[in-house]
Amino acid sequence: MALDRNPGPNDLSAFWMPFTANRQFKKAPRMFVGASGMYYKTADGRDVLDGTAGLWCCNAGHCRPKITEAIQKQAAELDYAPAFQMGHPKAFELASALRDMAPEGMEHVFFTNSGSESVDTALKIAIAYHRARGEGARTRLIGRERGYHGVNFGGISVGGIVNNRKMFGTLLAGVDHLPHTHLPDQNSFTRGQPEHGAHLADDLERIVALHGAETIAAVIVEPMAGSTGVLMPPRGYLERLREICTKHGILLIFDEVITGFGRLGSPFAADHFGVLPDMMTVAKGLTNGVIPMGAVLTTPAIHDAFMQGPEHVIELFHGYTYSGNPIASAAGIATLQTYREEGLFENAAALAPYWEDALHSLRGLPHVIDIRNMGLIGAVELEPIAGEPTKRAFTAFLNAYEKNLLVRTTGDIIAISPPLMIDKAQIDELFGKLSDVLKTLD
Ligand code: PXG
Repeated sequence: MALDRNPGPNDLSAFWMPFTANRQFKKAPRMFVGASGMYYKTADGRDVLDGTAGLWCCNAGHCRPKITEAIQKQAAELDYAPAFQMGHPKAFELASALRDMAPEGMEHVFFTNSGSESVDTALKIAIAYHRARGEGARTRLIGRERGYHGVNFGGISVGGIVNNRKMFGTLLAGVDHLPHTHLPDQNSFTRGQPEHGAHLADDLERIVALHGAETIAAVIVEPMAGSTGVLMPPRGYLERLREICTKHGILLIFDEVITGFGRLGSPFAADHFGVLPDMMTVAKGLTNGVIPMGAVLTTPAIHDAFMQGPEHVIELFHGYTYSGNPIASAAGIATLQTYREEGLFENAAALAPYWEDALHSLRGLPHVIDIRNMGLIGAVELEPIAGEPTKRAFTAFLNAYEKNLLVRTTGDIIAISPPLMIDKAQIDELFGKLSDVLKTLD
């Protein structure tokens, strides 16, 4: 006899939710059942302003017609094609469109299905690249304290967020970390890039002196560190990292999973800061978050190092069943077109000063100890409740949701990153609500 597996509407037990306080959530679920433009619709019929672009991914806003139609059409035309030893046109078309949007030198595209996979792919390519060139001793990977590079083993090894690492054993060997760049004593309430901290990049010279440059494959950083609570790169910091990497033949990887696709008002952070990496990892905004997809972009020097030996032999033993999936590719093409046609990156750049003023008007509200911003990103750091870290910000998140505003929190930091289609009235709405929340916070 077949088991009745219909769980009914109130059975929430089977789904083990990611990065979620499962027991708290299941006692008082927060369910979205629809979305359009800048707003989510909740199960109890409210419109919630999306202050986070989903999880930093719906940069074009929700249920955008061009993207929806592209997905529908592709699903009916070619649902899936083998990713290995076979191709289909849309993956090539998207790779070209991405190359055309990307900064100078990023000419080849390897598709993945998430930011985490992009990171692990880039780290593997870095090590294999050096080996292909006869520098097989270059296997060390350098990340940064407080860095977030997804949740796979490579990513948590180079990452620097303790809760994402400490439960999971010894991680990858041969990894070292730069210091983080958070200097609250000197940089609090900075608008844009902080003045102090470029010297922290010089720590790479210490790491090189410790291990020997000839053992180091790559340095990976988020040009703007998002998940840890929004840390802007100090002025001159990325330039210095680039210089030291170049000097020692170390690849520089920018993890642009959050900063890519207009978040800072430029297509990528590399454009925004005028610093070119050797590889870039992207995901999220590539398909507007609608279909899982990520990518690694590389220079010709990296790509070409693999293109040797007999032509029938696979050059890189790496890839995923869904690399360049047709429906994801169609979503990606339509997403990049939407960004361009609607001038969404330009909108983000144009609104950034208004955003900055609105955000910094929260200064002086109870418990606010720092405010940081860049492009359409904002962070409000709260003084933790003594002995109960994260609780104050989590309460702010819950209260904001009750006031029909979606924000994210990490530690005691509130992070805001709306879809790039936001307008001034919605910015006012967002900070009006957030201000009300902060005023009533214990
Ligand atoms: N790199 C960076 C820089 C990221 O921000 C990843 C890699 C991993 O991507 P995937 O697609 O595997 O999740 C990320 C993801 C938040 C938040 O609120 C940030 C992320 C994911 C979810 C929430 O800060 N970043």
